[in-house]
Amino acid sequence: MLRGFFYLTRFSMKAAAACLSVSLVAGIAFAGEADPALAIRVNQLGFMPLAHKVAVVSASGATAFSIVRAGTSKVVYSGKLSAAATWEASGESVQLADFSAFQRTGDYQVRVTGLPDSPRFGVRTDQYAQLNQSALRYYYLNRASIAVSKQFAGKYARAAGHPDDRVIVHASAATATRPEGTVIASPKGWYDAGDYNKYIVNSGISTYTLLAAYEHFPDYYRKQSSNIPESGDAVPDVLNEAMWNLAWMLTMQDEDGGVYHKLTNKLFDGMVMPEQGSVERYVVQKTTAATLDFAAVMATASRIYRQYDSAFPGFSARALKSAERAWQWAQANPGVLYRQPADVKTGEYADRNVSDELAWAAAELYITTKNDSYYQAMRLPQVSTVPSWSDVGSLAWISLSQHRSNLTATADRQLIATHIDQLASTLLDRTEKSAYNVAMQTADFVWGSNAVALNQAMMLIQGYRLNARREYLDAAQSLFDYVLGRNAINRSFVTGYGSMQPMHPHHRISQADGIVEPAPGMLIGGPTALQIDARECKVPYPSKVPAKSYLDDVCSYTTTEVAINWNAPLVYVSGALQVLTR
Ligand SMILES: [Ca+2]
Ligand SMILES: [Ca+2]
Repeated sequence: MLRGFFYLTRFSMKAAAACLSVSLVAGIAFAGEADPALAIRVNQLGFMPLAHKVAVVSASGATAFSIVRAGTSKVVYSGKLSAAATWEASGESVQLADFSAFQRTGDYQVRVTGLPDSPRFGVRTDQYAQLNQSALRYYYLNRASIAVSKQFAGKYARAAGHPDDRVIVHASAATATRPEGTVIASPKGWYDAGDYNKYIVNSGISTYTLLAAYEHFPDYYRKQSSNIPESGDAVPDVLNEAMWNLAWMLTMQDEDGGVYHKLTNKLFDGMVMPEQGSVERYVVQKTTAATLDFAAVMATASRIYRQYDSAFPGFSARALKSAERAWQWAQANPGVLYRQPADVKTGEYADRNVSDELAWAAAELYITTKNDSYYQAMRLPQVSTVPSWSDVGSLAWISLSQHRSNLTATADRQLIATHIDQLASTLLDRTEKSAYNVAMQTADFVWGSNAVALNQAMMLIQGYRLNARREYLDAAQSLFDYVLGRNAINRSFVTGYGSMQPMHPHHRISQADGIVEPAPGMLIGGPTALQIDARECKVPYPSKVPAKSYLDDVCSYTTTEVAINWNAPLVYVSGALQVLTR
């Protein structure tokens, strides 16, 4: 339960309620109800021509399907539906329409006699490039301490908020050299999620995932221009964007090497624009988790930005030195867990198991320094897991696998490969047994289920990059399709993409800016049966079934919030599929 507890919550403050809800839901038997209008579900954005292409069709007794030109009766492909099977997470009986062999570019719909046609989708060679750019631009639009200008944001331009140039050291973080009330400067960084606070732990996996996207696909990201203020300089935009948060993270390291857990208001800001938010902000308690996440990200950044030293003079060396000082602090303080002070009510990100953070930091320091003592300090669990903010062990395997041809003799290359392949193989096995042809199972419908899907996809892509098993790439595609509409409610979960889009994200800027359409490229949390926010909603959830429990309403923070750690795998996976299925 304890492990599930940390997967369940974006913050642990609502953990008790979360545990209760899940145990209640587990006892419910799900009845399948067919909504004819939602009968054919497909990735509403579409596909690359060479991609695995599958639609999910409500079982109706039909045995065949066709692909038609959008809005016409011109059949361009015909195929057989698979036998009906039930997906436990939604309780539906469905059939699969596999049209992977169809590779012609254009706009299409899936047709099954007796059912409404599927939403429209495109097939194009650059089908995911724009979504990838939008997903990255989410970070620009959520930068703290800077105005977002019309030139780069159009109607989403806004004033600067939260300068964080005078941040107060909270009592929980006080030392002899920085007593309570000391003022430090800690500007920049990204707003974490629907709120305006900045948390090192969640910044860890988010920043790493963007850096990994670049490290794995540098040619793609070097050519990408995402219309941010730094577009057109000598640095890939994804690295400009990551630097906005890295610059903030560096300021969060105390003089002794330890790293503050978060920079926060005492209470959440209201649903206001950033410039109306509180300027009284605090750095709170140094923790082992924050310090190790910081060490891992800085060690990673040190090696990646080495080639951009002329753009960021001295950064690479400073990042490594900061990482090593953080590591040393964590060695001396191995079990300092986060304890929320009584006067602070914002998100906790309180991780009770920091062995995975230690392993990840050790792995990144080893890869960057080639110092064997770091490799020997890694003690990773035997089974690798799908990453989340509190479970970062597999990030170590991702980086070790990426660099396996360039490690010292101490590294066990076979072990590294085995860990990557075992997790991909487990996820593939689930995919092949799934009526929906996705790795997502009932237990995956936690708070932020869409990020679970995309982190699963990211791990499948690591398996594919390691050993070129095409099934791994196809299983990753299926999970990407899932978040873009091939799901139990026939909805895209990315703002601005698909024919049925989220319109009311739990996100202060989206709520307060007076613009109907949320900025494109934000992944919302997605279905979960937690419903701990139901009493705050004027309309009821339509279903208690995990894969259908979703409300496109700002009240539903468990299903419609956005977060930096959720958008990061959207960037990674959309970019990877754009590159790998071309
Ligand atoms: Ca640039
Ligand atoms: Ca952990």
